[in-house]
Amino acid sequence: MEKIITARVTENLLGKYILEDKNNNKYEAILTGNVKSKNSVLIGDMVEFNKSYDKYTIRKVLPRKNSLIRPPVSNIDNLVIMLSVASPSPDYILLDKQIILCKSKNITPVICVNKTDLLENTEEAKEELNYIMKVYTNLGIKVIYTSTVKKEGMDKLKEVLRGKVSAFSGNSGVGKSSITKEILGCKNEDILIGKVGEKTNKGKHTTKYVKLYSLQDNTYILDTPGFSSYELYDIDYKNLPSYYPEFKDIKCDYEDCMHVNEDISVCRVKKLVKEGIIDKKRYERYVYIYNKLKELDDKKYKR
Ligand SMILES: Nc1nc2c(ncn2[C@@H]2O[C@H](COP(=O)(O)OP(=O)(O)O)[C@@H](O)[C@H]2O)c(=O)[nH]1
Ligand SMILES: [Mg+2]
Ligand SMILES: [Zn+2]
Repeated sequence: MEKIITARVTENLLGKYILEDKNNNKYEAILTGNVKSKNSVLIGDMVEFNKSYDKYTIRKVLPRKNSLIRPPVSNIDNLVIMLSVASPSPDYILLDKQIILCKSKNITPVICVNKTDLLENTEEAKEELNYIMKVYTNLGIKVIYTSTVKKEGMDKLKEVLRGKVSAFSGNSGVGKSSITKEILGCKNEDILIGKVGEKTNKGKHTTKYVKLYSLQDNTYILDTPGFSSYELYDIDYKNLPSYYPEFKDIKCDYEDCMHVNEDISVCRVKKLVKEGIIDKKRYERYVYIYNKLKELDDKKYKR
């Protein structure tokens, strides 16, 4: 029996798994024997493998920090939620949903506000920037400002990525592929920069599948279209308040308060929103997301 090696799964090429160890050595491995179902290995997994009959074979998937279904990945440390100050303007519902996903999966959310070079053009863009800075920094979330045009903010972003596995998410057109290219040093031809509004399913070269790109110092980044318009598929609406840092230490008079249909006389969250201590717009988005999730849940049990 040859010795067991530990590595990370970075890609799946028609059933062949590309693995990378901590010294950036790459291996091509197959799945047989005791790791049975093909779906039991995700991109991002740490696996044990060895050589048998001239083939590298995955023997075991090590315990995961977390895993997602769409896209099917595991062991994500950071979710870099990308927005642009303009063209397109920020989608705050999507931003809040992504923060909820992070909180539920033990992923650190990082907000990357891109296209800061457009700030000079409009007053509206400046307002968006101030809003994000005020509300989301207060939630303890790191906010980074970048421009791939002016090459600004890249060092700050790289600092956050170092030694971690990070995924980029956000609406089409915010600059995910541009940033990824910038970070990888433009080496990867298969990352395509699209035009705002362009349909992603038209071109042959759009990033179709999940892949981890490796950098030095055990740093991995993921560029996948799968994150851009996902729904909160496995969030229970009853747990929603626990994913809001600003609600965490607040005790309402009504014990199981969801801060939605309860009266303001028993709901402290509602009071704090009225007093301007909790951001009103973020609260309104909370109510919107809550109602959507509840609607979905109600449908599940109706015939
Ligand atoms: N003004 C400006 N445009 C940018 C910036 N970053 C990306 N873009 C442009 O925005 C468009 C969408 O970029 P892309 O990287 O394909 O976005 P993705 O859909 O999120 O992957 C392209 O036309 C880019 O050239 C930036 O920092 N400033
Ligand atoms: Mg893209
Ligand atoms: Zn309440």
